[in-house]
Amino acid sequence: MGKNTYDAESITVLEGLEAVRKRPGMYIGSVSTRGLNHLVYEILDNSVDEHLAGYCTEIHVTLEADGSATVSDNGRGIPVGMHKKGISAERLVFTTLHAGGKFDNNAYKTSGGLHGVGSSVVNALSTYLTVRVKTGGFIYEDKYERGNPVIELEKGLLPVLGKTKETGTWVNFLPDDTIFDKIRFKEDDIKNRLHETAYLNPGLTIFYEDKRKEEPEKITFHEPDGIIGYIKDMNKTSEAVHDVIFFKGKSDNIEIEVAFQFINEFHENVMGFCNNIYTLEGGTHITGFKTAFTNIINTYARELGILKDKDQNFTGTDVRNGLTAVVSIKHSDPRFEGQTKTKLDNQDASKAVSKVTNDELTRYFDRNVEILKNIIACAEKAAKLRKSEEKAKTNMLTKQKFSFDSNGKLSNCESKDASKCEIFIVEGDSAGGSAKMARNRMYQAILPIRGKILNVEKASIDKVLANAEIKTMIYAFGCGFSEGYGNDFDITKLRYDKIIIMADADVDGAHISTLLLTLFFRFMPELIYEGHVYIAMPPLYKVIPSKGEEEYLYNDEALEKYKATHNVSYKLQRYKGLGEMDPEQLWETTLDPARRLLKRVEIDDAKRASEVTELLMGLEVPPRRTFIYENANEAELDV
Ligand code: TTJ
Repeated sequence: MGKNTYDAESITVLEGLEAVRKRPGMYIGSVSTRGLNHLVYEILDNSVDEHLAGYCTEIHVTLEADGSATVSDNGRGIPVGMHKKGISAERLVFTTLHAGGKFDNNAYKTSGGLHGVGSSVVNALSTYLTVRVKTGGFIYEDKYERGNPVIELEKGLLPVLGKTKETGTWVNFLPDDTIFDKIRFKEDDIKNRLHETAYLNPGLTIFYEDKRKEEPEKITFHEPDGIIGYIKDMNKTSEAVHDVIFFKGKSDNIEIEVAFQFINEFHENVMGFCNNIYTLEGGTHITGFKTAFTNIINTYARELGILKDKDQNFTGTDVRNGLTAVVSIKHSDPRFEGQTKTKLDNQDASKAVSKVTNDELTRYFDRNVEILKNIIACAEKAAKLRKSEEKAKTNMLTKQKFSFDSNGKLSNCESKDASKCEIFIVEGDSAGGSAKMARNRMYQAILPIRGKILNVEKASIDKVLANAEIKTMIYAFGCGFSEGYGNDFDITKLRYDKIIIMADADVDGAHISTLLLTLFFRFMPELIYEGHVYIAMPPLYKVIPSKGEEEYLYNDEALEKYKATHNVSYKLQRYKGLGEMDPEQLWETTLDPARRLLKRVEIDDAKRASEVTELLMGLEVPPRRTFIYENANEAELDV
């Protein structure tokens, strides 16, 4: 029977896994740390499915000292018996792409999410993988190397390690270092994921252990309050308007659970899950919830006389002002769409969530009118702010007939061909002066800005728009701006293909760049999404050798390399700031498209974009700065 490994079926199986090793990104998204951590989640999801099926209460996740990971559970155990064509069912699970669904009839599988492709993919991408299954009184073991079984089965049966009365599955694997960039699991991501899983599965306990540390770290994730606890924890440092409200229901065979709470802050955070998969891009369940919620609040506000006949309805954004919510649904056949396949697409989910939300919230608010009034007060605050912002905007755009350059600081370029034009935003008047002299005045515009520009997060919109340098920038770019309500930004009107931030390579320069990026991100995010924003990288050094060519060096590595490859004496000039360069030097090093180094600012996917919003809106300066710079691409030569 050992020969079975070589029959036709098995060969196609092995070819399947070879495809995974050839194109790992297609199966796990990437071979970066994100893809690496994904291996753990792929295995973990099987145990969570067993929990959802009603048979598993405990899961252990261990990051082992040797760099491997172990996931184990107390479920029924993967079936080890003979499956069709003489292959053990367990072997099919680990060697067949998209196997898994064949053996279980769970209504709600967690797989089918981002890259839900299963344990065979993990197996294919692991140097080794060991499985132990406790079932029917015995412990069985199976082993693989790079996806290939290394044990010959006798009579199709797995070797028995011993006897046990328990049941469960244990999987240990070491990611393949010839596939992944790095094979060190990132513990913070894993802990977050485990915590999230615990919130979504209140009956489950997850034991986490990191044995790679000298003093092993152990955490138990158990959240008996489920998504109620999730909301409580997210809001624990905020001022709550009321206790967490929870409701659940079933409609059209879709199970729905919602927990929410308002806090005294001006932002919303509505998170959706379908079958435990976080739906970053939202989708029908979220739309259903939002639609119902907006209707309910407006209906009550009129009934209570808070909105009069002449008043307009609250907008959706108004009624969600200060809202933290988790909408978690279970669907028997989820479909995901969107850029990152994290947007729920099932139309029936929208109706079902609307219906349950309507029924349950009406019941709740009828009995808790005081809480309802406090929630409506949050919407009123938002509506008031919205109206004053709308007014500020029209005032700015119409009343003050604005000249192109309000304070005469902009030195515009002559060409009107936006695809060729660039604008340099230069820190400081002296660098600004040099830049004006040095530039190619046909295509390069210079806008000097002085000191620190306003921190737009902390300022109200009127104040932001009153700031002379910000106004000049908005008008120079030509696209208008958007904020919160409506979108008046029109990227097709952009006057410059490149917006280049030119600041010193010191802490103050980094601060100015951060403030500018924050401004763009909040009011003109498309500039960043469409790749129009750059950071100029002035050189750090100039070497003047006793013989040979002078050279500018842009970082310390370049200097090291220079020292290693040039065997002559030289003078080293260190630039302290842009202001120290004369116009000619500034042109050679920072302005000349043929020689300069630019770093394009990018936000690489939707997830980061949402994180950046949170970071930008919530935190103090230091983490914000790190974030933006981490996400700026490596410097690339722009020629
Ligand atoms: C399937 O239906 C019959 C009884 O067992 C069910 C099952 O497969 N349960 C199961 C699988 N529990 N745990 C797993 C599992 C756990 C890990 C860590 C890894 C994998 C691939 C599966």
